[in-house]
Amino acid sequence: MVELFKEATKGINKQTQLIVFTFFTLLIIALVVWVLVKIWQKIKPDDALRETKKDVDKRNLSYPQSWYEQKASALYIAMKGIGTDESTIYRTLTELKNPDDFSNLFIAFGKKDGMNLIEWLIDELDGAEKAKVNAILQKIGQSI
Ligand SMILES: [Ca+2]
Repeated sequence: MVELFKEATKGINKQTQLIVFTFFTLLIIALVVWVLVKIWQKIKPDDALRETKKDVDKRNLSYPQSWYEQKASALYIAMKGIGTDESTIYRTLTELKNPDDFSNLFIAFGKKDGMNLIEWLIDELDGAEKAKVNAILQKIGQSI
């Protein structure tokens, strides 16, 4: 690669060669660090998720397991990409009837693109929207 670089920069003076070489080296280092951070975000253990798994009482669940899986996917679709479908978020959260419903939805959501459900909601919603979500969740003693 160094040989290739020398060939490509033949005819340019040594100082410029050094600057260009340093620039590309830093660029490659930055890229490697960025990739490592992304990988770490995907694999790092999520304490909140682990604690919730221990705490949820399945006997209190208001819906079959498939409901939570389906709602978790719907929430992800509502939030990912540009913009946010707030009405789907409000509607889904309104259907939760107790803290175990919320916990089970949180677990079903798991981690998507390195974030759990609460992190996603905090990331996607503005102040007023967060307040609305908290007003809904307050009825079942939860908050984001
Ligand atoms: Ca979004």
